Formats: sequence, C-alpha cells, structure tokens
Amino acid sequence: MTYILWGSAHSLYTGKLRSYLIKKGLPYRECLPSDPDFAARILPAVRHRVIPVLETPAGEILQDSGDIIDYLEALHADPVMEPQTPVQQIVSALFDGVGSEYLMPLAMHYRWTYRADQEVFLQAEFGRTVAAGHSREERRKTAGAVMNHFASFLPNLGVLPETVDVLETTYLDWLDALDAHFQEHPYLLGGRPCRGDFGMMASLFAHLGRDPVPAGLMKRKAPNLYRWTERMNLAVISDGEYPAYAADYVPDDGIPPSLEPVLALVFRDWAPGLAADIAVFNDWAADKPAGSIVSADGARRVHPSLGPVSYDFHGTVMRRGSAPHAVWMFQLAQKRAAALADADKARFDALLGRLQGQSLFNLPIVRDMARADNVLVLA
Ligand SMILES: N[C@@H](CCC(=O)N[C@@H](CS)C(=O)NCC(=O)O)C(=O)O
Repeated sequence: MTYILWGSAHSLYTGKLRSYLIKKGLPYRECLPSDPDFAARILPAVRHRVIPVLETPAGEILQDSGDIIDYLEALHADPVMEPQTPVQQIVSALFDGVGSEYLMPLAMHYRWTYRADQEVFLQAEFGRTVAAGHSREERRKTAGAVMNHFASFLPNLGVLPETVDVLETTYLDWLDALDAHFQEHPYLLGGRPCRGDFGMMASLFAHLGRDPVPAGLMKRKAPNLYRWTERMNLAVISDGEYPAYAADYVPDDGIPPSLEPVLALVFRDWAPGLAADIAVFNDWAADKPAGSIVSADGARRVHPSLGPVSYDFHGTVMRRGSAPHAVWMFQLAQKRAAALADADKARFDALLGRLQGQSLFNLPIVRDMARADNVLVLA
C-alpha cells in the first residue's frame, strides 16, 4: 500500500504533493531522481524530466502535483482535504493557483537572484538530486550545471533588474497579511488544510520557506507563516497553538475575516498578469482544434508559453513569457463561481466587491483546457 513519491526536498511542486500525502496520512516513501530507476522507468513513462511523480501501489505513474491530488482525493475519502461548500471551494482553487503559479516567479527570484549568498546550500540540495552517492566535491560540481539551467529561467518569469524592486516590495505585503492570518487560524480556511494550502506550499515551502535567504526573511517578517510551513508537514491536523479550534473548515461556508486582506492582494497582484495571460491564450486558442498542445511551438513542455506578455505592475512594466498553466488553474475557480446558486452567488459577489475581485472573475476565457499525456491540451 506504499506510494512512491519521486521528488526532492528543494523542489517547489514536490513540496505541495508531499504536504498533501502527509496530511492525508497516506504511506509513502520518497525517491530521488538521482536513483537510476528514475531514468530507466519514470522518464520514459512521463516523457518529461520533471518532479514530482507518484508511483501508485498498482504501478501507475502519475505527474502534476494537482492531478495527483485529484486522483488521490477521489480514491481515499478520509480524511477529506477539500471543503464541501461552494464559496470555500472557489477560494481553495484560487489559492492553489496563487501558490502554484503567481508566487512561483518570486520563489525563483529569491533562490537565484541571491544565489551567491546561498550557493553551498543550493549545491548540496541540487547535488543530492542529481548525483547521489558521489563525493561532496563531485556533487557540488555536477549540481552547478543543473543550477545554471534553472537560474536561466528568471528572465522568462519576469525577474529582471528593473522588476526586482517591485517584486520584493509587493512580496512584503503578502508576508504581512499571511502572518496576521496564521496568527489566528491554523490553515487558510480554518482548522483543516484545503487544496489552497497545498498549492501555497509549492512556493512558500521549498524556496521561500527553506532556502537560507528567503527563509531568513520569512522568519524575521512573518514567523506565523513560517510556522504554517512547518505545520503543513506534520502528520496531524490539529495544532495545540489553537486549543479551541475544531479540526474542520470554518462553519457555514465562511471565509475567515483575516483571509480577506490576503485575497485583496491576490486581486491586486495576480490580476494584471493573469489578464495578460488570458488575452494571449484567447488569441492563440481561437482557431486551434481540440487536442492541440497548449504551447507556442506545439512542443511538450513542463511550463509551456504562448509567447511574451507585457503589462503594468504597480507602475513597472512587467515582461515575461505567458503562463497558460496559470489560466488553466484560475479557470477552475472561475467555473465554480459561474455555477453558484443564487444565495451563494450573492455572498461571493459581495466578497469580490469588497476586495476588487469582480473584474478578474469577469474576464472571459474562450476555451477549456485539459491535461492529457502529461501536457496541457485544448479540450
Ligand atoms: N505542473 C507541474 C510542474 C512541475 C514542475 O515544474 N517541477 C519542477 C521541479 S519543482 C521541474 O521538474 N521542472 C523542470 C522544468 O521546468 O523543466 C506540477 O504541478 O507537478
């Protein structure tokens, strides 16, 4: 009954899936891509060099942290890791997108812009993933090439000398709002983690909560958020810091008031880029047949792009490659919002009205997407 998690300690999306496996109480053991079995069996099945990958006891080989969580949630009813009420489900999906997509360039920025300050740590982390069992010197050398590869992603993520200041200033607002929230609540939606918490673990654990430079920042500025990154990897739901808290989502489909300032940042900071991503996607998708791989050149990619986007971000021009994966994740929240029944819709609209979120939820996305054979395709 043991699952195999192919991943690594310093991997963004492995952090999302590992936390889920721990909270769900599923037995697993973790294997690293430096294990020869990864190249021999896993790569040919997935057809991407990517982690995390889950191998099930039945021998299935699955990729994409979110798809894997969907698969496991459908298979194992208890303990439930997703609220069953409509507005909380929208907010959960939204935060999954925020942590998996919006915050990812920030995570990459704090890892690679400050590379020189944390070089030995990163060498050790990348080293154990690519060259297990070798000498320390050899590992550090081997790690260097892979590190250069990932560091080279920064410009395409919009991390450029002229955008670093605004990225850092706005991130401080997120640290503050999340810190205030986790002072009062163990998880985003109350006393039980949801899909949104796991999504947020993607960026906020392995990079922003663990690499020496950003982890130091988080500990100094947002210790309650740091503690949440620890809590998310504990095999229990309740936390003694909140003795009166039931191990459940807040009642009546409510959104904790302290989460509203965080949601306001989602709309303030994610909306401009997401609107640009949606516009590029809509143009590209208009005349493509169902089944087309969502990628400018049609190639299979872990993070496909449909060409460049540029938009105003707090007075700075942000330029980066478009991110259709972000559109795909946001679309789920949007579809859930469109399906709300009257009273729930009124409640959700009031929330959007208070937080300036309506225009984002009103943006039309002209086509549906799906994942097939480990890539994003037009439905
Ligand atoms: N959508 C995928 C993304 C996985 C991903 O980007 N994994 C990183 C490591 S954290 C990777 O292997 N990247 C390889 C690449 O981008 O080429 C998921 O959620 O699993």
